Amino acid sequence: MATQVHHRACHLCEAICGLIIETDGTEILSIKGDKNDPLSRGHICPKAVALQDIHQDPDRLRQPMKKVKQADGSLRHEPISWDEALDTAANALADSVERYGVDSIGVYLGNPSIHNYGMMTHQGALFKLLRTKNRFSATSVDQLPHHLTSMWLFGHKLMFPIPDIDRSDYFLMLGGNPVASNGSIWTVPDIKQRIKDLKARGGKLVVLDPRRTETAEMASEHHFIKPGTDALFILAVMNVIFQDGLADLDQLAPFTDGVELVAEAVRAFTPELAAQHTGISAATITRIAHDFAKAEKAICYGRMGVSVQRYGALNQWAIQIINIITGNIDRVGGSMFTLPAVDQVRNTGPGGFARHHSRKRGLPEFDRELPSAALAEEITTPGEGQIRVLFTGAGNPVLSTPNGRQLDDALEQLDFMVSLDPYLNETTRHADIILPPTSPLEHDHYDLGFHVNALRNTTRYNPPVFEKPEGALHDWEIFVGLGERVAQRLGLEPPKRIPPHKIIDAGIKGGPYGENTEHNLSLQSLIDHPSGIDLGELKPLLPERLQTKDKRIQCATPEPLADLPRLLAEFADDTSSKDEFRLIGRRHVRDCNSWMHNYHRLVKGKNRCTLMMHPDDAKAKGLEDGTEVSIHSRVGVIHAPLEITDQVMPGVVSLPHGYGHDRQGIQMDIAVANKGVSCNDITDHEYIDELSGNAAVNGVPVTVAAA
Ligand SMILES: Nc1nc2c(c(=O)[nH]1)N[C@H]1C(S)=C(S)[C@@H](COP(=O)(O)OP(=O)(O)OC[C@H]3O[C@@H](n4cnc5c(=O)[nH]c(N)nc54)[C@H](O)[C@@H]3O)O[C@H]1N2
Ligand SMILES: Nc1nc2c(c(=O)[nH]1)N[C@H]1C(S)=C(S)[C@@H](COP(=O)(O)OP(=O)(O)OC[C@H]3O[C@@H](n4cnc5c(=O)[nH]c(N)nc54)[C@H](O)[C@@H]3O)O[C@H]1N2
Ligand code: SF4
Ligand SMILES: [Mo]
Repeated sequence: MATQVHHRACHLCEAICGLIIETDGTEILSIKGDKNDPLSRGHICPKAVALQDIHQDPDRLRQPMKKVKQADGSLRHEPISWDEALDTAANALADSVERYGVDSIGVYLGNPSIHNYGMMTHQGALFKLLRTKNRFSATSVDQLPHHLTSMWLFGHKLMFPIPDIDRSDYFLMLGGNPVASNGSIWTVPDIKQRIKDLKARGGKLVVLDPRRTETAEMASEHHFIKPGTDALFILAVMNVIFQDGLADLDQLAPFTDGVELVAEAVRAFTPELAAQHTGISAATITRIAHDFAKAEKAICYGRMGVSVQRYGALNQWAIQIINIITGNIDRVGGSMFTLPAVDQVRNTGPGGFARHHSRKRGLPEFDRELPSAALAEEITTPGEGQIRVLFTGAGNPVLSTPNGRQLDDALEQLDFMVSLDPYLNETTRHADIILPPTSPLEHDHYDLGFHVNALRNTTRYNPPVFEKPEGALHDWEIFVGLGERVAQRLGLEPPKRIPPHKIIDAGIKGGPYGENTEHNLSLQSLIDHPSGIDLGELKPLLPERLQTKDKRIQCATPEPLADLPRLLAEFADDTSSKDEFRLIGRRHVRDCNSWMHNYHRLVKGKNRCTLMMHPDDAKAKGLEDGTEVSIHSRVGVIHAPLEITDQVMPGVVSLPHGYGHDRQGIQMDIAVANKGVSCNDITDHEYIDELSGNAAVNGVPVTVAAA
């Protein structure tokens, strides 16, 4: 058969690289970067080939599975028909609603649901019928603080300030490792080249991280910072900028309020206080504040390391306040806002916070979702509103949420569980029914989520690479199929069957480059330009783009300001015991959360699931490289081989997440052979950012001993 050439976005991470995939109609022949892609410019990482591995993986489910009791009493998953699977799942959902009410349904959606536009456009087909308060997602083990900050300051949960690195001179980065992660809440393919270009222009990258990461290695300056102390550093930088008269709102001044209140509120946060706890000297903190404020175009950005720790929301808010008081929001070379072709800021609600709370611990909702750290207890705590039936989609919370072992046990107590997922893994092994969607390359693709975060406005649509196999269903069709059945059972209006590409077509036509604009874009324009269409670099958009009611930025946000006493109280005296370590995570360029371990090309090489420890600490404990150690926290203990390295600072140990494939009943042979341990078996569901409810998987206190 003749070679076919397909253009395709890689959907595995936020960099959304453009690919050229050659096939013979049934098999993939090659995967390369698309040099004509206006955003990724030909860049790819080693994970791009995983698209082929996912597609061909014999372990990827191609038929619905049902958990069936075997003759010997054990439970095993067996293939069943789509009709039986959808009927069984829909009946279980409807039964529970009728008997116990809508809140008896729990929902958890994982990270790939944002990389799959059919899931985004059609999850409402089911969840609008099941208006449960018990909704959870990966957001609350991840970017929740970014949403809150954007909602508080700019009026919408998706108004993310995007670092304009290509035109900047000074970049202060806390707790992000884009050289390994390829960027997050910042779609920035080819970050290495962009960092090189920044430095070649005479610009500076300053990285604060408890580990000398791949990004720190490229930085102009790297400072170790003790995990969980960033808020003291960020507020000290802010305080110095205020105290030394360096605040200058510039173009933001006409529509920004409350700056004086913030200046007053942070006076106690001196560089001396921060130096005591962060491990960075007061002189260095003051110098960084001055360098930042004096740079013509500067960026302050923080990611996982500062979001998913005890002060996630305060950190993200303070980072953006620093950008505001130096006039670096909406400035070329600062942090800017996108104007995507399908304008999700206009198309979705602004978000809301703390309008209701979780039953057991009273944790706040955000955007109608509760913190995932509360999922297990909402299953096991009896009473009105207890979760009895759980729906998971594109998520693996047993490996990805704090105290995953507790959740693993809780899932066994459910009346029923249904999972929309292509794998039988640590989470879906508990499901009574697993509904596997088509492979990624069997459906079309549009980046509804990530154009919103991109450092350049571009737009791109990819038709499917392969035909949909006979009888298979896309994620969106499964949502609609369940929705239709549930609606019939409950006597509600059935969802509409509008394919995702029609929704995108309408979104583009009605968007900022659509009909009635000089661009006149539609889905057809994108089909005609398979590498994507360049809509240009980010442009200043404020105050018009602000979604606040009065089109002003109110800096004195009550919630983070009210969080300052918690921070001061924690650091009133140094309570960390001598023996204690702080556990942090680690990403590797060939991993992606929990589900890239079933592909030979990505797992080959030496074991990556090791506990990193500083040589001085190892020596003090008499531990040798490669020895098996036990790592204890308040909630559990795990074992891992020790890797002694001065990459991590003393007092800190680092273990990647997403491993722990040794649970019974999993159908992922290569992953099981590379099982590792799940660091979330010892992260703590009670160790959270109390302000936002976000998990704190970084900075968890642990002790380490020879196993
Ligand atoms: N300790 C610690 N924990 C962490 C983190 C950390 O840094 N440290 N990081 C956190 C972060 S940032 C995140 S985003 C979460 C991720 O947490 P989750 O989203 O819960 O976990 P993933 O590992 O991404 O699991 C993805 C699941 O989606 C399935 N899947 C893949 N593609 C598709 C698809 O197209 N359709 C469907 N229906 N399913 C699909 C996979 O088979 C897998 O089961 O983990 C968080 N947990
Ligand atoms: N290769 C690969 N790429 C990925 C993923 C993956 O699993 N693998 N996951 C994707 C997802 S879902 C996300 S959300 C992004 C995440 O993208 P990033 O946030 O860029 O990635 P991380 O590696 O989690 O970076 C967090 C950094 O914070 C540091 N850190 C930990 N605790 C602290 C602290 O208290 N203070 C400070 N200042 N730093 C701290 C860690 O050492 C680490 O270097 O990556 C995405 N891309
Ligand atoms: S950086 Fe790698 S995983 Fe991320 S989109 Fe590009 S090729 Fe895919
Ligand atoms: Mo994430």
